[in-house]
Amino acid sequence: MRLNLKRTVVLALFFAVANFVMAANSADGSKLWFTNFTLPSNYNGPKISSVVISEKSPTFDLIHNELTGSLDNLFSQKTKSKAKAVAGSVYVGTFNDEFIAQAISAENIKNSGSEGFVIKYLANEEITIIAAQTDKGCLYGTYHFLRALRTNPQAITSSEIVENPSYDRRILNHWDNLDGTVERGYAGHSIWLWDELPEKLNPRIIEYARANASIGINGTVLNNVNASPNILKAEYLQKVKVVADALRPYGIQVYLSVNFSSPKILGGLPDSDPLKPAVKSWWENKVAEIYQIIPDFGGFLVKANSEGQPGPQDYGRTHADGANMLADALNPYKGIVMWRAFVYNPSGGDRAKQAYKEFKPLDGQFRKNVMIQVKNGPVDFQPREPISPLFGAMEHTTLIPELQITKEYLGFSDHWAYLGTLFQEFLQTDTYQKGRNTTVARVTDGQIFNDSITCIAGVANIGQDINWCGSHSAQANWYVFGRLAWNPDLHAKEIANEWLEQTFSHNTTFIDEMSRVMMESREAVVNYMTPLGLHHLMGWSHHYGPEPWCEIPGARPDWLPTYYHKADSFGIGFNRSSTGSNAVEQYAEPLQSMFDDPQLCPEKFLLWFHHLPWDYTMSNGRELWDELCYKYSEGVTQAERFRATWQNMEEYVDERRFRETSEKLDTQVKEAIWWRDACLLYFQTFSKREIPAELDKPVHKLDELKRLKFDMTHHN
Ligand code: GCW
Repeated sequence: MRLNLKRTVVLALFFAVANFVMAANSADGSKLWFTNFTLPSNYNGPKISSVVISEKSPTFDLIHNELTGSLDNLFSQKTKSKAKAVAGSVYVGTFNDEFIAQAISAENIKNSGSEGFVIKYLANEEITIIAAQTDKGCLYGTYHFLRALRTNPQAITSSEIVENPSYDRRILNHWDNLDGTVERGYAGHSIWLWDELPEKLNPRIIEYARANASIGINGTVLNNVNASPNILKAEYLQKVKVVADALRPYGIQVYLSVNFSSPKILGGLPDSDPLKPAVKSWWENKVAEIYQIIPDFGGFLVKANSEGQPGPQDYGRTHADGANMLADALNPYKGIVMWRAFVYNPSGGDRAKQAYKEFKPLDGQFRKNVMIQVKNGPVDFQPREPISPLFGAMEHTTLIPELQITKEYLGFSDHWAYLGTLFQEFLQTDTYQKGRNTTVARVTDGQIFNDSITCIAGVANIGQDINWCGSHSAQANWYVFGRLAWNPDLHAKEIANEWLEQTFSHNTTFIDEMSRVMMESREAVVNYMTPLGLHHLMGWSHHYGPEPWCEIPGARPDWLPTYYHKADSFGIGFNRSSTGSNAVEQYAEPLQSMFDDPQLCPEKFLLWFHHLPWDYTMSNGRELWDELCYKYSEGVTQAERFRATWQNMEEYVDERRFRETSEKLDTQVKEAIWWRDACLLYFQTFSKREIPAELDKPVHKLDELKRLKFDMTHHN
């Protein structure tokens, strides 16, 4: 007996240790950028051993837990909670606190807005202060401080940090349906678990809130813009309330997408005409009901008269009539309307021109609490598009840039495409609408126009997958969206570095090599999918993989690749110049003249704006066909290089994430070749030219690729 018992204890101990070692060596991605909780090896920041939080609120409680938990890990000791600051303390509070009011300069107090913060290190006392106007500001300051300890500790001791977010509202849009599926979601089903609410809250929602707060996101639209009216039923609002209550201490406001026909469908009214008193009062009552249970509710997101969704035009009314009616209902509670400009239909001419044509004439007609939400490009979240010409063009209306974090057209969660470069390219593009240096960021974040509220939105890539985003690399896109929403002037590379460090390792070889991969990754996708301004060559409806040949009898032409590439025996590309659809006229000078002239048009947009002959001479002297071949091949080479680089990173990454990422990169290489072969072999049927001999030959046959039917079930 005794012996057996001993053996059992020894075995149990052995397994416990083995489990511990395995857990340490094998992260599953569930901890996101909270995975690597160690200090950099050359750490030269403050040594923290205690925390002082003199005020009370649910958010201050969170701050306390976050700090003590994180500092325990970072400094491998138990962090003390103290009532008074001593050497080694981090001291958190609002400017009302006496100790803080004395330590922080009046100027910096003045300079921090309601979500801003100041971090100051008192060198003599060895005390770090995190201070703000509000507990929410303190929360952002706390996450900034923890990030700095892990990635740039010197920043804390070297000077006083003052930060304010550039956009007031930094919002995730979930395209989550009430049945648990996620439109364009590649990370499993929705995390809200509607069926279990309101009785039970998915514990991951708390982790979700923490992750968002840590990167400054302060709002979330819970449901798909293709909205079910049911979300506004009393039964669902009770569920929404429970989520809102859970997110509130993390500073996150809840918003809902609404179906414009709700008064008719839910309320039983004869129609949903926005100018009818009965419709208005239906919305007023619904809004009152919402605020009764969620007093800080954010507002509505609306997709109206777009892709078959109902809207005010169904009743001969304008977008302004519809949006203003909702805005008036929300206004007494300070709620906002985010009205999407994603409108186009097959009879409206060049799709890229339609949003501008519909919305620009309405400038000046919207209520102050209406914001028009505009996708970054004029078509639809392509690997690369020029900016939407609406940015900067509506000076009396606040525009919300809408970015897509989930990669509908960029290889889902299978391909590594870091979107920091895409977001940055977009935000830093000069619209020239109000003279030089009126970049998209500056015309939307309140610097150029007098917007009373500013806002930026990102379509989330989050689902129930253990790693949240469908792949480890895709987490970086959630991260970079938040960081750029806070400050669009941060550099994509800086953000890639800090993400890599917090998610994987401080090792400098690892950081240098992998941030280079990340910075190149989106361009690689552009190269092997849609180089030189090509766009929308993806497969019908699922948007995965190449189908430039796709023809579906009776299908909407503006959903077919041939509408966009227009390849023929003469050449390729969409003529949007002044001799074509004249989409260029919607841009301000000098963009307009630049885009209009193939000689001046940046080559990355060449075939977006021009239909050019196969032998058109490119700036490097090559003919267009040859250049296309080079670009597709370069994309494949880049994907192969990413895989090879990752293979060398094994020693810096735990076993599971190394293996899972390797598998994804294998898929990416295979599919980059698929893309190259499909596009070149298909376009070759028009160009009738050879692929330059020095490039790799296609490994597939066109017929074989055309027969390939893509199975979406593996990707949801
Ligand atoms: O990108 C397209 C998608 C649709 C989406 C739509 C939109 C939510 O293919 O799935 O619908 O845009 O943004 O409304």
